[in-house]
Amino acid sequence: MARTEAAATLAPDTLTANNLEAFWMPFTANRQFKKAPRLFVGAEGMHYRTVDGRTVLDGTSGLWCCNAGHGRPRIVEAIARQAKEMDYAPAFQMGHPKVFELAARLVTYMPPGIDHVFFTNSGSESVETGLKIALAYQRVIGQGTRFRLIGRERAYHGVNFGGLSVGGIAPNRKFFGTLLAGVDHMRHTHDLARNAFTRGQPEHGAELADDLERLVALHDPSTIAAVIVEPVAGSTGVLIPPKGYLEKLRATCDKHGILLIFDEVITGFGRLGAPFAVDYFGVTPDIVLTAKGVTNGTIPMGAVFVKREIYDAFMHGPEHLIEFVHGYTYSGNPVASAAGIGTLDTYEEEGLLTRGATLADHWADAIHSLKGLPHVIDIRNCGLVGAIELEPMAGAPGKRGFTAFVDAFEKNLLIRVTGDIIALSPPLIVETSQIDQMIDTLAGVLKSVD
Ligand code: PXG
Repeated sequence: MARTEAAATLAPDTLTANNLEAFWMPFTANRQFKKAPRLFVGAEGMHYRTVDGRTVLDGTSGLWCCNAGHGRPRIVEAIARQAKEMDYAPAFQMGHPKVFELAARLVTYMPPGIDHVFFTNSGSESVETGLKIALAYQRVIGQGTRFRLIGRERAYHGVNFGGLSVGGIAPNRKFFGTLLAGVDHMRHTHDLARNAFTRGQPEHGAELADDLERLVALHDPSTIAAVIVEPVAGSTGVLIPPKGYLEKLRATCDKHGILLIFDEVITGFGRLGAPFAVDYFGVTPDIVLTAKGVTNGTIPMGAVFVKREIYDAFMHGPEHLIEFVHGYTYSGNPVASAAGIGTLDTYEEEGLLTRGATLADHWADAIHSLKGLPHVIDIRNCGLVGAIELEPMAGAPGKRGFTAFVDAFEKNLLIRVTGDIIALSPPLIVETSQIDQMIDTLAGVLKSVD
């Protein structure tokens, strides 16, 4: 048979509900999708093309990852060249030049002192890797009683067990048993009553960082290895840290010998108008987790940056022994590394990692112009990220948000919704006219959604 037959039934113009069945889609309402599929078949610059030939403006950089837009020639060519030259090289006890080149270039984006990088294949793996480095580091420096990890409510750190454990989203956690032992959570920083419709960082809430002192007092500092936070919480609706909050966390960690981990999977690579949140907020953690934008979303890759003291602490013992027993078959995969190099070339040539700063005011004005439209209870912005929070429909939380998402897609705009919060994070190549178009479309959506 059937090979050609199968291929024929899967041709885009013959996609039907039936032949969509086999794929169990991630974080998707499978039955709803398969009844009314939304399929992209092409992408270039700021736009996707749908299976039915429409052009859709990308308001979300794919899933917060295509920071340089789509179909970028330098990245495409680097991937094609590398796939042809050498598809794969073993990642353990062997190497290849491109991964060293990428590492050396990536660390130049970090603050002085953060100068080593471990490669993974996703944000979730970067989280697991960062947590494992933190625990192992405390042990190798003789602080093995520090086994505890502190996360935060409303945090998203991917879907693996460590990330779920430090994460703070009940629906993601509740199905999976006891998760990791020895984890506790700080309070989240979202405070609509005091901060609704703030432009940029909220004024109120630095004192929420004192919650870390509460946990330190409860558990004793000698049991705490690390604190992990997203500098701006992305997935749970773009929660921007109050002024002074991250600085306080840093000070508390320093006081008690606790490592501070920034999960920059979303905030990294120009999203805030600075290369990293580290630069934007001027606060330096001990470990920085990234993924997504490192390859512009093209080939899966993540990168975990650590301070030199952390790397050096492992570099003891007999030289033939492995210093850190961790790694993935595809850590630093050659094609992913080439994609990373092509991505950095693109960011650098076009100044994209700081372009968000030049657009930030226009972006803020545009998004805040939606204030006063039906159901809008808050609007937030930071760099080239924004969120519009809608009042949930009585008795049906998430319905209004989902309806807005489908309506926007039908109006040729891709947005992202979390419950009833709309998130926007366009590629950093966006033009001001495209920002205006996004906001106009969204205004139409908000006026028509029940
Ligand atoms: N940490 C953070 C802060 C993230 O935002 C991950 C870890 C996990 O990355 P991977 O590559 O394992 O998915 C993420 C991922 C959304 C959305 O729309 C956000 C993510 C992924 C998909 C959708 O909010 N963030």
